[in-house]
Amino acid sequence: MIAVYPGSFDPVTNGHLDIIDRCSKKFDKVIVAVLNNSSKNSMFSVEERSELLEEVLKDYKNVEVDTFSGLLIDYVRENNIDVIVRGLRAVSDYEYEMQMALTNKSLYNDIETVFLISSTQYSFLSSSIVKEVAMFNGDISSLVPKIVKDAIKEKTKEGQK
Ligand code: COD
Repeated sequence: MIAVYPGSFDPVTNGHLDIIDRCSKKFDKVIVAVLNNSSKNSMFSVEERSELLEEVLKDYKNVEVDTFSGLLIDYVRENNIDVIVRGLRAVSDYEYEMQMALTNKSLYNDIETVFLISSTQYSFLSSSIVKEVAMFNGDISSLVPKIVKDAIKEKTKEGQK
């Protein structure tokens, strides 16, 4: 069975990695699909986000990184994907996730969305929180892999120039 784990991943955090690790044990193949949006609010370009993901996921044989534009459901159809995987941290995630899952199902009835509940130690963690802590020079070592921490450090330095 092929699963897609779609997201912004701006940047990838240990919370995302926990979901990917757990998915890789349940599905034959997992595609981590980065939304190719040109939002000015992103810290990293889609290429940078994909490169960071590729580096931290290089040891997984059944996980690949890709990008997509437009509707997720079109990407799902084109790549014969069986399941969309999403992570749920708190009740606050539920409303948006439910809306997204139902929208995708209304567009393509064959697709199922599977939700993995966040591991307790990551239930507060998001890319936005990581960026905010880093912006004020807080320690993000336990929140993201080292390579991501270094990349954020470079970006915040650039921003201060
Ligand atoms: N623990 C567990 N799960 C987590 C954690 C954590 N600490 N942090 C994040 N997650 C989960 C999120 O809940 C989410 O499921 C996933 O990881 C990715 O998170 P993000 O924040 O990187 O990505 P999102 O939520 O911004 O991604 C949204 C999409 C890009 C998937 C969505 O906007 C989309 O599909 N856009 C394409 C247009 C489309 O098809 N729209 C119609 C559908 S509504």
